[in-house]
Parts: sequence; structure tokens; C-alpha cells
Amino acid sequence: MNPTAQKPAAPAPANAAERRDYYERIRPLSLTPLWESLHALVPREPATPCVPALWRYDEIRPLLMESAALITAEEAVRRVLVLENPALPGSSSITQSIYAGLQLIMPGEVAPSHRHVQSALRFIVDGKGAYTTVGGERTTMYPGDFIITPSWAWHDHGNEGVGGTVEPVVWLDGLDIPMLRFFDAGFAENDDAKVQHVVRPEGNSLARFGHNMVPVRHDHVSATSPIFNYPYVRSREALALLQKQEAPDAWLGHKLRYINPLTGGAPMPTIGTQLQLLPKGFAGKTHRATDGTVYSVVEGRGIAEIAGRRFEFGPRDTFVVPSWAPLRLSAPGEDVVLFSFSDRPVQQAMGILREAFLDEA
Ligand code: 1HN
Repeated sequence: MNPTAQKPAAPAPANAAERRDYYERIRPLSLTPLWESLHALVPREPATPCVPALWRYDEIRPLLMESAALITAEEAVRRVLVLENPALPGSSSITQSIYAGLQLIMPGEVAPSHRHVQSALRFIVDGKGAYTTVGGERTTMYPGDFIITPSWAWHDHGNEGVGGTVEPVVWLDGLDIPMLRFFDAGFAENDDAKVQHVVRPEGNSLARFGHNMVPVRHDHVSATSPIFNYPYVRSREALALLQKQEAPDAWLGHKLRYINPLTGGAPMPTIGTQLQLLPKGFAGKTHRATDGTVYSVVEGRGIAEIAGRRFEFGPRDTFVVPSWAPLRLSAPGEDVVLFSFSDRPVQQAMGILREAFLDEA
């Protein structure tokens, strides 16, 4: 089976002119003939317009810093360079369902409080000591932290530094913007205050939900995890132990998914997130899945072969693997750690997620 094989062009029918005339006559009534589009509407297998792509942080960082001289975080509301799939120009989408961007907050800046139905994740890429406040609790950002802004939660960001130093901080934003656009279900509003009033101490939600225990009188499960910062030090420690104790999976290396501790499901209703370690020397087998996936490189240099194209990646780079594209990961020279996210929980809820783990290299 050749996935790229096109249906051979059918010979032109004898009544082609009559059919064209018929199509023209039904068009003013907002009618179209299904038989002309059936094959494209129901493809034999995914035929995404997305292409694989890699964004090199070394190239982007100077441009991000340049933007800081052009506009403040406050004027921009969010100062972000959107990572747009090269095959989807104008869409602000990295896959058909996911938005991604790199956000910069300079020392002393504030990104004002607002809320929207779109859910967001932040994966901290460069620098430490910025904060985000979500629903009245503040968390300080460190590289590799995975932070959630649930749907309709008030959120503002700032950068006051930590440990006596303050530096520019950059994170990767992942949002379900294209999904909300598809459903035409988006609402948004600005807060009266620029900066939210903090009502709980830092670390409160992690203390209550982040230690394999939950408060005994907490009985409501919401769509989004009650943990909103999954600190890198803790996720990284789990991977380091697994690396010592177990052989890596032949396709994925050592790979863990983040969970909502109340359900065991994905931490966000629309976006699933994972962290994986490819030990030095790892040469993965090929796998593919129907969830187009965004990867952020945390540690190490390695290689991603995506649909036959070879991408060499290094720390802080971002790359995208389109739906159903064969992916092979390798780490020839050093340990590699990758964070990734996709629309997997939505596909699982619909019962349509497909994955294949191929046996060839
Ligand atoms: C947003 O609110 C944030 O809060 C980041 O940091 C990116 C992209 C589109 C719409 C809202 C943020 C966004 C966004």
C-alpha cells in the first residue's frame, strides 16, 4: 500500500459538459455534488496539509530580543512569535488543531491579567524567575517546568527574577486555539486589575495534589488538572531513575505522560503532554500516530527523521511532527530529553486515535 498513491484520473465522461452546466445551475442554491469531493472528504488515510518543520532557538532568540525593543509586553498584551506551520500560512497554527508560540517577558515587565476559553500550556525554554499567576496562585518559572492555564482562568505574567538575579525569560506556549476556532466557542475578557490579587501561597496546589495524595474533602473533578506547575526537577528525576533501572522502549525511549492526579487522564481536556529521555546511543524504531505533535528539546542534541526528512535538533529547538508522519528519533552522542504535546486527549475521547509501532528501523 502506497500512502501517497493518487487515484488514477478517471477518463473524462462523455457528458462532462452537461455535468459542468448542472454544477453551475445548482451553485446559486448553495448545493454541491458530493461525488466530486467524496474521495478528498473521506481519505483512505490522513492526508494532512501540515509539513514537518524545525525552529532553531539560536536563530530565533536574537529576533525575540529585538522584539523587546519594538514593543513592551504590556502593549503587546502577549509578546509572542507564533510558530506557524510553513504549509499553513496565515492560520496561526502549528498543526490543524494546535497553536504554538515563543513568548518573551523582560525583567520588570507585566503581561496583564485576562482570561479566555482557550486552554494554554507554558513550557519554560530559557531563563528563570518569571512568574505566572493562575486563579489567584503564583508560580515561579524554571526551565523545563510545564505550567497550565485552564480554560477561563484569570492569568497574568511578570518577571521579578529569583535569587537576586533577573533575566529575560522565554517559554513555549501551546494552546487549543484552532480547536476553539473550529467550534466557534471562544469568549475572552480583560481583568479590571492589571495584576491579579494573589489569594493562595506559592506551591499550595502542588502541596495539595502533587504528592500522590489529595485533600480528603476535595470531591470535585474538573476538566483540568488542579496542579498547574509540574516542576522539571521532579519529572527529570523520574526519567533519571528509569534510565538507571530499565531498558528504554525501542520506539520511545523512556517516556512518561503528565497526568491529572484526580483522573489519571491528560492534565488538560484538549492537550496531552509528555516528557521522554533518549539515552545516549539510542536509535529508535519508526512510529506514527494520528495526533500531530509539537516537540520542545530540553537537553541534548539528536536527530528526528520525520516522513523521510532529517532534522538535527539541539537544546531549546522546537519541531513539529504532522499527523501520521513516520517518526524516528535518535540520540547518537548524548542523552536527549524532549517535551511534547498534541491533541491526543480529544482524539481518545472520540475513539479515533491510531498509532503504529513499525518493526523496521
Ligand atoms: C494568551 O493569552 C497567552 O496568556 C499566550 O500568555 C498566547 C495566544 C493567543 C491568544 C491568547 C498568555 C496567546 C494567548
